[in-house]
Amino acid sequence: MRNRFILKAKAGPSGVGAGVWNLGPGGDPFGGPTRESIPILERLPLLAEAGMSFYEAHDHEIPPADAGKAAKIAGQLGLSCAMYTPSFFADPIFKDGAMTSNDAAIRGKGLENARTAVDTTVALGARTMVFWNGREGFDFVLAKNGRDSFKRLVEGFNAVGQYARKYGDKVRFAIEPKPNEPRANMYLANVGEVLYLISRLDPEVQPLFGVNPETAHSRIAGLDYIWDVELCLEAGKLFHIHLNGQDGQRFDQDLPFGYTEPLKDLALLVVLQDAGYADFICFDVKAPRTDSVENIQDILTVSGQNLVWLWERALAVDRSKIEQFRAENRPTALTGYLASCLYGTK
Ligand code: GLO
Ligand code: MG
Repeated sequence: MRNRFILKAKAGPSGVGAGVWNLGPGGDPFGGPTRESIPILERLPLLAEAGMSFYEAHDHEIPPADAGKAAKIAGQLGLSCAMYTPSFFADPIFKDGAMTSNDAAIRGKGLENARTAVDTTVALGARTMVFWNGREGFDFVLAKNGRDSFKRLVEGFNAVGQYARKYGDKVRFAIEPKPNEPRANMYLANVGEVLYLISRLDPEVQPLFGVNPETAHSRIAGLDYIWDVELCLEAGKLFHIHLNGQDGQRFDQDLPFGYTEPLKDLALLVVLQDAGYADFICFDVKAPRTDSVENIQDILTVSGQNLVWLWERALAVDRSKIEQFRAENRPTALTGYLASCLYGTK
């Protein structure tokens, strides 16, 4: 087993995590699996072996009935659950969304699954439950009334928040924005939309809701993830973060962290360090279709190593130099300084 990846001097948990779904069988919309599907609970030792300290899972991967078994296996491996999440996208009944479905019965089912997922989050010992906006959106104009959809999201999150209050501060929610895929247009497309939605929740539950920004999702939207993360921090709502890479504005790739934009990644880590970010850092990457099952962990070890290297380089960035370049209005020279921190030898 390789050593766990550890982020030096990080506030809060200093290990890193990944989703059990990151180690899938390699299917894509154009072709079936390219390698055997590893049973979900057997992926936990693979995550630990690849240097992860935390795992994440959906309710269709670790259903409530398997929570006890999962927690036991994870405990033996020294892994803990960073977050749990109800899947509002896999089951065909959610083909047009859960909370924003036009069908009240489906909205009810979404809510029921969300409440059950709150209990499972607590059973797994996680503090954070993520809501990814999977199929909450539309492919055809006027197929949904956008204003009604927004109200339904507010009602849905208010109801789940009320339910979670019985656990006090044991559980909280991080909403993960994404602009498109699988829907052509997704509600809660970016950090700003999520923060606006949170501002419309009941004051009683509002403190329970924050954001789980994902670096690749910002890039798919053509946005800068450093500012997206700064905005979450400014709002006091950076509850969780998903790191990965994205090669331009195209389909969602979930590439290794640090592969596509290392300089931006370095800058992001400077921002997280300076904010004293004390919550979880997890990868949301996808073992590519072309990797064989023997090498399925490469996506995690490459991401983990890149993160540790970049984190340590970020610690060494001289903040006073950043201030100086700002004061002198020399943004180009500032990028050169960051490049020297990244590529320089001394
Ligand atoms: C997909 C999302 C997805 C979520 C996951 C956890 O693009 O990134 O992987 O992170 O469902 O909520
Ligand atoms: Mg994600």
